[in-house]
Amino acid sequence: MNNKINIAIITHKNCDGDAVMSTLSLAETLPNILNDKKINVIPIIEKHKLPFEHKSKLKYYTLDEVNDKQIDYIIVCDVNEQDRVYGIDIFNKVPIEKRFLIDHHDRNRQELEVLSQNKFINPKSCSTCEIIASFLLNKKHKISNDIMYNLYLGMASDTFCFQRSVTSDSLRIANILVSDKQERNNIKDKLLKMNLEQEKLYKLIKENKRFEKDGIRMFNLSVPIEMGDITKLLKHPSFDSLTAPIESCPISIFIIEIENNYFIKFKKIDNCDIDILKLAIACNGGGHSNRCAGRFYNTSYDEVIKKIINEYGNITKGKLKIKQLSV
Ligand SMILES: [Mn+2]
Repeated sequence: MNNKINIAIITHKNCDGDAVMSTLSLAETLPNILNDKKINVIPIIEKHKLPFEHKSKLKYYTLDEVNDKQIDYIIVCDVNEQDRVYGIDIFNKVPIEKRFLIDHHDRNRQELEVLSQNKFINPKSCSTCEIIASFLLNKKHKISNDIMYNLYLGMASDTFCFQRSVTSDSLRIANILVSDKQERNNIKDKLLKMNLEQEKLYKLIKENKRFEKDGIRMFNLSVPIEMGDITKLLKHPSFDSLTAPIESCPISIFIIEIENNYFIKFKKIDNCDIDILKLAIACNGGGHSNRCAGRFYNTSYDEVIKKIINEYGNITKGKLKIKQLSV
């Protein structure tokens, strides 16, 4: 006789560090939290590849392996979008009052159908691991060092090691999870290590100093055709740091050349009042006031530079208008 209660935990397709670590950490702590011997937790994860080792020894399953299992409750971690869920069929097989959601994403077009009291959503959290860690710490649940380490990994992986979208709360929680500086540095080194393709791209970036005296840092990357789609590769924060504007050159222009097409990223420092968004729009693009992008198709590098400098001239009326607001 099987009187077990099966709780499945699922997450998104193409899972990342936060997805895997939130799913496994929750699966490891749930039996303790619920304190019920009948509970059997089944973490379900698409085959995944993390850039480094985590510390969970918990067995997890792919969808094929749980086909014949009875699922009584379901918890979705780190995704609130119908299309992106790995295991949406299981989700739909469980009655609405037995569906739960833990996530940190903002709204989207196709939200999952979950009762509002079963939703634990906090878009202010940097990651789902932060939501789980915050809950466990607040409720003073016992968590092993390994689980704390894993939750830290999840937080680090969604924030490029705490360089993006973190609040003071995220940092406070991260400090509790892994307080050892050396260990944090090790994680950072492993997490921020570029892969070979990224290293190759990085080395191909050239700085054009021609406009430095005008306050513009200009960079150029000519992408070898065989590299295919490089969007994901360029997300590594090293590219952003390399091409960042600086005090003496408050605007940066990063031109990415793929065959005869050009994608241009414009950035400026906060106290520069040149309207680079106008520039981006003039270059067939758009974005935010201090980070925006434009594009030109079927043209040449020289043409692109000419167009940008022309537009830049229009916007600044031939003069540089860099106001130093710092007192
Ligand atoms: Mn996440």
